[in-house]
Amino acid sequence: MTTLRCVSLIGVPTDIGAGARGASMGPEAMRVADLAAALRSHGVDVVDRGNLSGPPNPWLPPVDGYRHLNEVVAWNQSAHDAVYAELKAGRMPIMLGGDHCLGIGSISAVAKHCREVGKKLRILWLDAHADFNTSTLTPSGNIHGMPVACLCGFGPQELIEIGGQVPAISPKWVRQIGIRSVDAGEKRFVHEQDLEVFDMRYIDEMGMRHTMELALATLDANTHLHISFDVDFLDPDIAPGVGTTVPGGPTYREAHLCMEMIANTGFMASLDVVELNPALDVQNKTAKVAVDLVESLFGKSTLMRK
Ligand code: 6HN
Ligand code: MN
Ligand code: MN
Ligand code: MN
Repeated sequence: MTTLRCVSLIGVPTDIGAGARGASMGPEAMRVADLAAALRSHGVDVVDRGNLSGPPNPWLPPVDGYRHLNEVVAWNQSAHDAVYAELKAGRMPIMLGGDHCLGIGSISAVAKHCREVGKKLRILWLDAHADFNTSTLTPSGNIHGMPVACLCGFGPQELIEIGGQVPAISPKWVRQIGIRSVDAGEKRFVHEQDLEVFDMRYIDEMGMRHTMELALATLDANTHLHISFDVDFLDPDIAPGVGTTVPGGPTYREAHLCMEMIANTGFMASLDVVELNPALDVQNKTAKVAVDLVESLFGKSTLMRK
């Protein structure tokens, strides 16, 4: 097991890239659900770095296909710097979002770190959405629908160059799991760029176990595995507290199996937990399920070792 057992929690309290307000309260909801204590109970050394700060949400309509571009850049620059500093210090960053636009800063920092230390990067994108829109394809202008495209070099210059190299990643490094809502133009672009997508149809037919075996197939001892966990990946029955619920997601057990199989690889080295929206939640239920699943990522629920 090479999973880093020294974790730093980084709260990024913003909803700057989202279409609903409230994900800015996500980091505190996960703290209230006792994420740090839960991880400590599994022997993880946890430091909570507190919250990053950034510009307020001006709640304006899109300009040239982007909402709040300058503010999104500012938040992502901070997220990038914080995540990069933890990796340099040999710690595993867990970014507590905040909306999913923050994956741009987080993953561009991870990619930079991997270039410097000669590691192979693999990214599991657990989400109901492909997040592969561009300014011309987007139906909303919300940048939380664009992080994968930005990381692959398709987006505004000031966002795609945050990690110092454009593109930050190759589409070949990404495996998307749980996808069930993709916009029409976005779908064409996903095919054009040949993203590897395990959508819900695939999971229904083949099962979560087979899906994860394939998604994790090309990892090796030199792999840095980054997990970008959008809470709307989960079925809204178990996770109502997100701005963009889509019915028909993984059940409680399917989601745990997914996390357990990731844990068993021992390669997870950075994590985003994003899109939790306490304003839409019921008694912090979604935060609790997110904490529960993060515990599984650290080996909580299995007695078996692979
Ligand atoms: N997320 N595809 C839609 C859009 O507006 O681009 C929804 C994006 C949701 C993004 O949940 O991270
Ligand atoms: Mn490393
Ligand atoms: Mn997302
Ligand atoms: Mn999503």
